[in-house]
Amino acid sequence: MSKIALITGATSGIGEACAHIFAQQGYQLVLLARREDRLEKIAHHLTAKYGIEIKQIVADVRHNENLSAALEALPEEWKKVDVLVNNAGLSQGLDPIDKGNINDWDTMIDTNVKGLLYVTKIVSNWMIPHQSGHIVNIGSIAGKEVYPNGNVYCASKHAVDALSKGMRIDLLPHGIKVTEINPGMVETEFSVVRFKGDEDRAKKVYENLEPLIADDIADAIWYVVSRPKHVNINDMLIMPTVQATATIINRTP
Ligand code: NDP
Ligand code: 8X3
Repeated sequence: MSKIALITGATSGIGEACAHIFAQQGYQLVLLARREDRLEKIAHHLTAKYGIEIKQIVADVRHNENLSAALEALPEEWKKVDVLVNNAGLSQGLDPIDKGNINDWDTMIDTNVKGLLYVTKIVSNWMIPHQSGHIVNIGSIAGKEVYPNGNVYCASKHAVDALSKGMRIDLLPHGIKVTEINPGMVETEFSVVRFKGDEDRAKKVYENLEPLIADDIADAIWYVVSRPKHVNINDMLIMPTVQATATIINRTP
């Protein structure tokens, strides 16, 4: 059986780009997200193009009971996951702390922190008997810096930063690699989601600059995953050339 990669948030952006690159490399895929129609379309396309096998899991990483039932229902041979890409995540709103929307805070913390933990608990327990595996957590520049109005999103990605370090320590005796990939601005559906469907506001984020694209990050993920067994890349911070920090950006006039 080929190697298996489980990718969360595979219906868009970075997760979808990862699905493509792993499929191209001959991996079998477990693709997880909430939007069934998109999962179906992506899985159908990749199966036809690369002749690989794909399992689709329609699940919300925030709901541990449903999530674990859906993951545990995978056939036993599919639980020998070689690579887990903990990518599902989002931002909601961009407001000062005193004006923040509590539902948005809950959504970000439940998805970016608790969801990542729930998936990791299950999949790391599948990896341990094999004493191998690679967990790639998608953090952010927002997990390294805090920017105005980024408050809770930044906190959730700082948590991913701490959890990546913690996982690396705890999973060391089991031969499981842990890598954190931290992108700067990547043009995906991220800003449309952050601004709740306001496409014009989302477009302005990337106005007069060349952002990263999802494939740039998938490429880096493939690079870290394809290193020799004795090499682990702990942490990678990847920015568009025009971005020095979260807020210092060289836009063309
Ligand atoms: P997209 O909005 O394009 O993709 C997000 C993916 O996450 C979608 O597939 C979505 O699928 C999935 N997702 C969201 N919430 C849940 C949930 N509760 N359960 C399961 N899946 C979920 O954004 P990106 O590709 O940009 O984001 C991917 C990751 O990269 C996120 O963790 C984000 O924080 C991080 N990141 C993004 C940056 C950027 O500039 N774009 C920069 C730094 C980090 P569905 O809606 O179908 O469930
Ligand atoms: C997404 C990029 O700059 O909005 O993590 O934090 S940013």
